[in-house]
Amino acid sequence: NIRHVDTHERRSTDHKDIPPQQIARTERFRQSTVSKQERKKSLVGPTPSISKSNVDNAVVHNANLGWKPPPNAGENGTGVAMVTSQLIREQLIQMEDGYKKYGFNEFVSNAISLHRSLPPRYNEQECRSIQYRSDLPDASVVIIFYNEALSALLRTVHSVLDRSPPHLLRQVVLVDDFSNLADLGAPLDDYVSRLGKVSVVRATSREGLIRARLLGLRHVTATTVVFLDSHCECAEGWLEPLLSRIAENASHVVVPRIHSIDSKTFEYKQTNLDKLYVGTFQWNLLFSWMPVQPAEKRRRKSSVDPVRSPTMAGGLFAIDRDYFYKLGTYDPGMKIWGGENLELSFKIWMCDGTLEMIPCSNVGHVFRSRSPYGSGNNIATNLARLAAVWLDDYRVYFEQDKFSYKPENVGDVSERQELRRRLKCHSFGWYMKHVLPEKYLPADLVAHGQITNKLYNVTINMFAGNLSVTIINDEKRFSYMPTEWSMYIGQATIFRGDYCWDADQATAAVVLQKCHDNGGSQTWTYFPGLQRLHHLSSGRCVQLAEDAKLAQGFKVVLSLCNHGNPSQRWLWDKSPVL
Ligand code: LR7
Ligand code: MN
Repeated sequence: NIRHVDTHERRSTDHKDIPPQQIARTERFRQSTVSKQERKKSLVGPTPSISKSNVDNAVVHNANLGWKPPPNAGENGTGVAMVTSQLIREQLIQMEDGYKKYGFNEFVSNAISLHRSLPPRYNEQECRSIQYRSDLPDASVVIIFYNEALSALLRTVHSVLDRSPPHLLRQVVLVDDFSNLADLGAPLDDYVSRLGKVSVVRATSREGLIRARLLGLRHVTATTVVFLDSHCECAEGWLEPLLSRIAENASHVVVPRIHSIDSKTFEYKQTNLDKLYVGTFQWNLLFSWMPVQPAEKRRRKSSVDPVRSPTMAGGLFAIDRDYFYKLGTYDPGMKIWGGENLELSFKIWMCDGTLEMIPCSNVGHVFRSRSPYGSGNNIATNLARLAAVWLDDYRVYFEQDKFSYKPENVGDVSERQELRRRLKCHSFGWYMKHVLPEKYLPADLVAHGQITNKLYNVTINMFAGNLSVTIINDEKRFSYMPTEWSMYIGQATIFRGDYCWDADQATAAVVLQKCHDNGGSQTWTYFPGLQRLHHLSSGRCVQLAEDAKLAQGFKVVLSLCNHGNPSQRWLWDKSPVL
């Protein structure tokens, strides 16, 4: 958490090294700091929900409880660690409350400046040397939100205002998807009215993120539209490279490099440049990341070249407004959350556009520790519609997926099918061949699906970046869909997206690591007869840990193989070959 502190201190004292924009930003941050007297006043009087800087409100609020964030909390993208054992009851309650409501540590978000600085890009030099044309198209930024933490939302807004060239930023449209939190009402209106360029559009009923974006789109006046989630931070120079690529051709749809902002500490974790990821999907039609494939690596000439991405995560992208309309925007039959990202991705590629990740454009996103909306039918509906319209014969791979598919969910998709005919789009087979040739088909699977232990009625999930074990169908503990794992012919890994099962030598726990494709400790064998998951390099078997039989603390470990031990029996629920 403190790895950036040194650089930060040098940057803030030695002005020679700091680019002018950055000084301006530092000054702005200072000016927005409330004086000591004002702070005292607000300690006794009622605290307005948003003052010039709600950061200082947060400081006051937290100070009442005896906790003070460190000076320059979060600056330069550093994280703020809170030691739970040192918090008093009220603070713990406040923190828990934040996790429940938002899926991240609101307490920490409140303690960090709305204008905090971020570390320079890894490829700063290369990116700075690019000359963008002077007639770039302008952009409207649309940020949709539903019951978002105010400080996270405002930090998103300020990062856009602070780091976009004013002549390229036409407007920022905030779309309130019928939130019911008081501070997102009039206080927000009042705050943004002082910012200029920023307006709030309000849905009159809960629309879900897909229709909320469409509502925002109707207010867009610029040539291009950039969508952002309500908990992002745009880094220096984020906008120009996106617009530049669209300027070359209106059918170029682009996404930034997305970095993770830690949901506990709000650390902006920049991933190394030699580990570039793009989007792919699983046959259950959920998005996942994959490393840039060798063919694409060979095609690119420099580290700043766009990287073709078969799919996008969905929340952060820039597109020519008219082109988006031409593509038929989103399927308005999709509800609340999910599916729209792949629908748009497939459509772009299949209907003669391109989808690319732009390495010089960098944006952070808070990956939540849990989803506040739960799972349920909405996503099943959305995915069924997606498959019915775009997947052709490949639909069967999705339909075999018993967790996601219910035929009655499709509803009327005739308009979307008509759109596809009108646009004369390629087949899904064309997409598989030309855009994602590396993708295995379920027919190549050795084993696939949920991995369960029937005796203990548990399933192995991927959660918050690691393995966890949950009771099957326990919606409370696990609000996303059950995790599916895959093993393919000629590839002895158990994986999901770009995460492979691995072994932690010290604890003998089974853990998740990024797949490295070098075998070693990521090599596994499945013996269907014995129902055994065998780890090659240790010669041990996957076992449900002792404490997993209690209600809490589920995990899986490696242990001496013992056929009589029911904790070592694992079933894959969809194993076509075996
Ligand atoms: O009913 C809702 N109404 C909304 O306005 C539900 C959500 N929202 C808003 C919400 O406030 C947020 O701004 O919609 C946005 C996305 O919701 P998140 O942040 O809960 O979604 P996510 O980040 O978990 O999910 C990703 O996949 C979604 C699938 O539908 C959307 O496409 C999200 O935009 C997308 N987020 C990203 O792509 C961020 C990048 C990283 C990844 C993965
Ligand atoms: Mn999000």
